[in-house]
Amino acid sequence: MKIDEIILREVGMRLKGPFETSFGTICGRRIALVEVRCDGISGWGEVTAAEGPFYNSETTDIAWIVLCNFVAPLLLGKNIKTASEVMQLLEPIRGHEMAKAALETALWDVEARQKGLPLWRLLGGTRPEIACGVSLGIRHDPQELIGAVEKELKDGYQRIKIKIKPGKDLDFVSAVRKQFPKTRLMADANSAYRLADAEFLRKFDAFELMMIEQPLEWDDMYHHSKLQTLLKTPICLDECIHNPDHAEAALNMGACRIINIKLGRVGGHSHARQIEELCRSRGVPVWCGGMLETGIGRAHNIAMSTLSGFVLPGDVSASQRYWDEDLIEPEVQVTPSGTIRVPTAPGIGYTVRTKRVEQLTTRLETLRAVNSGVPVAG
Ligand code: OSB
Ligand code: MG
Repeated sequence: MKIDEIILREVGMRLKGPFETSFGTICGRRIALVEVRCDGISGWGEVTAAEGPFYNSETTDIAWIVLCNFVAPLLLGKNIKTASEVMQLLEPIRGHEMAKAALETALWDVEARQKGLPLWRLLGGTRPEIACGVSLGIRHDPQELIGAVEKELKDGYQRIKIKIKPGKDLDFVSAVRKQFPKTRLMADANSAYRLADAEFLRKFDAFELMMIEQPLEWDDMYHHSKLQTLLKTPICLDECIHNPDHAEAALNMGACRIINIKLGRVGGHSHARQIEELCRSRGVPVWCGGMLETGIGRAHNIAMSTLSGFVLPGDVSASQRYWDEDLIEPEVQVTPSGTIRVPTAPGIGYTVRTKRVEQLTTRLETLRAVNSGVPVAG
């Protein structure tokens, strides 16, 4: 695959409703999309960074700069055999996993299209259908949250994740558990607590949660390892895990018993596969996290979720939960039993609605290899 051209587009998209987490409320998104062209074939990826550095340290704007000034120059004009070589080429760039992942995943899409294979098959996936859960933003009061849970269960979702923050935690989880004694429940704190809150966090042990996600500092595994010894509830790490070495360290020090894999956060499909393999070999469950992606990021999440280690329902839900109109065709749909049937078309398996992308584009940058042979348009 000769990497001829990289096209960055920023799209502005309004979420159907506000999404509140412990680090803030998100109403609309500014999302950078990557289209990479190799030998006349386009592949697509999405930067999953948020607008501000409140989930992790990356942002849409910073990723844009890193992609233009550092990632693209390392890749343009290069001839690679497989997308699995990309992370090696990008090794000089430290951090910025979400920026790298956008290009890495786009190149996996190209490779799959070139080979006429659905991406999930190229990745080594084995499940033609994946299990879906939902992530519910923080609500005003427990009653409102119960209403939201009821709706999602009616739609078939197999697991409910409740976002929590100090003051909107125990009562909310307790009320939902009381109303739905059998439902698979979990809570996600997005780093809102400290080890000093351990006594308080132990109270969640009463609710038979599948896990509590990232209760402590976004970049600290040591405190999580201390906390895990005090909790019955398994800790799942999200923010802390940026690469396969982090995953290994977390397992070795007992900082978690479950890992949430997000393609952006770990730098793309190659790293995601390595983490999945490591966890599978240790009997540690993984699941696919979400970052309020458009259908492009969502399609990559679906492909990744077909790997056999993804034994728990992911935050991979229908396009219609977040968007009035998605960027792909067909939109991601969830069956009444809370699953997504994985598409069989080559590449990400969905068609990018380029007209719609164009309409929503607020920023555009085309980067070409010197002597790429691609004619410069108008
Ligand atoms: O921590 O999993 C998270 C959304 C934005 C930032 C962080 C997280 C989330 C979610 C939403 O929980 C998951 C989704 O895309 O449905
Ligand atoms: Mg999380």
